[in-house]
Amino acid sequence: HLDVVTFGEPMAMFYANEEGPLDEVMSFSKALAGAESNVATGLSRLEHTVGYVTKLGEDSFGSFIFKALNKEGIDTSSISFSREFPTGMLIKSKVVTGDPKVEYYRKRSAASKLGLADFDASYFASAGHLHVTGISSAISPECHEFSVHAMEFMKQSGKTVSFDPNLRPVLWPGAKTMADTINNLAIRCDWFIPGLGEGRILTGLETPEEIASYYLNLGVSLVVIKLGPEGAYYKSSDSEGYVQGFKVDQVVDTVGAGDGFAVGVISALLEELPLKEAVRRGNAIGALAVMSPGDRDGLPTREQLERFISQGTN
Ligand code: KDG
Repeated sequence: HLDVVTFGEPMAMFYANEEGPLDEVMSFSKALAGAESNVATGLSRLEHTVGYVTKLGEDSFGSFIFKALNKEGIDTSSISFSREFPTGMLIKSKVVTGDPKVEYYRKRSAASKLGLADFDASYFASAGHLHVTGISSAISPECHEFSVHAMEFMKQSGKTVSFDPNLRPVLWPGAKTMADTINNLAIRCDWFIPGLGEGRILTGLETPEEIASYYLNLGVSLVVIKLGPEGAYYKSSDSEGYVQGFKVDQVVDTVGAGDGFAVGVISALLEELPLKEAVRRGNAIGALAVMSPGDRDGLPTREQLERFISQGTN
């Protein structure tokens, strides 16, 4: 049995050790990236059992990722390797303020070939919850089909499904296709976790209340909207509210914060914590994530999380 199953594209990431344009930076550190692998890592560190499904290239990046996932205690038994297609990678700049620049090298990657033929129903059926992000649908038609199928399969099996749109406009052919496709996936989930900016792009609406109501009316049971340093807003059929963010000493890197937030909300809901507490945990892990350079360095163990929540100001 797995508490959670997720799938997507993990990548080797090289993040700049010095500020400046990426073509001039000479020194990079290597880490594992990929929204879903970040979520899997965070959940596993909180002692939830997690399975991660993907395809890796038979290359050094692939074996680097495979080892890193195993080291985190993530179940990798459903990961397959491709001889034909390589593992994807990305490079990321270092910035003092704002979001870093990211360049992807992931076209025709092994993970982008994950399609319906790879869907292992018994593996998904062994999990209580599915987490999906919109990145998978952006990387290839095969992965999009896989996403729709996995979400429908889990819903039909009576499992819960969380969905983070994770909008990556550079991976989509256009803004309209992106919004239509993501909205079409969102209606298949139980817990929808967009950022406010993403919610605005997807609905054309302005306030967190309006955006949340839009998705609740389409059948989603819970919408949690990330508001950055301000925290988050949540709405379900019977409750709603704002939960203030935690104080962050220094923002080192914002990438990965949304994944940390999802880890907090999903883990707490699986532990049957009240909604407000779940959102608070999301805020806490989001705050921890922005204080470190890699996507995953800030993801806490249960002990680190408890310490931060009890000391953190919010
Ligand atoms: O959410 C963090 C991700 O953006 C990063 O790890 C890389 O998966 C990634 C992507 O496609 O942007």
